[in-house]
Amino acid sequence: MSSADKNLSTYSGVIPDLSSKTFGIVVAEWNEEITEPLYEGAVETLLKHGIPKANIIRMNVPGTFELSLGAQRFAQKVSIDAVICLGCVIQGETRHFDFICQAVSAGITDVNLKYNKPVIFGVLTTDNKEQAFDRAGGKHGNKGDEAAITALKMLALPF
Ligand code: DLZ
Repeated sequence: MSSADKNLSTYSGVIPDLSSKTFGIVVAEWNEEITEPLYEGAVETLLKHGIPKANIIRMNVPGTFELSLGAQRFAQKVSIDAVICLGCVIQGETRHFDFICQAVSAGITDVNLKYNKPVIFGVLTTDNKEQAFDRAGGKHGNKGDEAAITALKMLALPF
């Protein structure tokens, strides 16, 4: 199933009470017309699952490339249980696309494993802006919601 067809926003599995958990959300400012709806979707989903607003902390970083360091700053805090990284990289004329996507996926994986905490990859990597809007509250749902669901599911793992 392609990611366009799979939509975790409608996930209806049982998630245990995680209201004592604290979430750090790192948001890339680059393509903010996309990353803001991703952030709103993530927050809405966490609130819907009983996470108090006070347990959701935001950090902005300039671009997707900087998400890894933002995630690390959150992950190293004992008080943070899970980190959600939100960004949007749009393929253009520049080779930046490949460098940024490769770096951020490796960086986020490293932080996950180093701190043994869920660090969620909520980064859109699309050919154009239309595809990104489709996934930021458009016809393919909101990947910010999905990133939040993923964080909750990872915190609910039995061990
Ligand atoms: C430089 C750059 C480019 C070309 N494209 C994007 C993009 O599509 N999405 C994104 O989040 N950031 C982009 N950036 C900025 C880099 O992520 C980073 O902020 C700069 O290279 C400075 O390290």
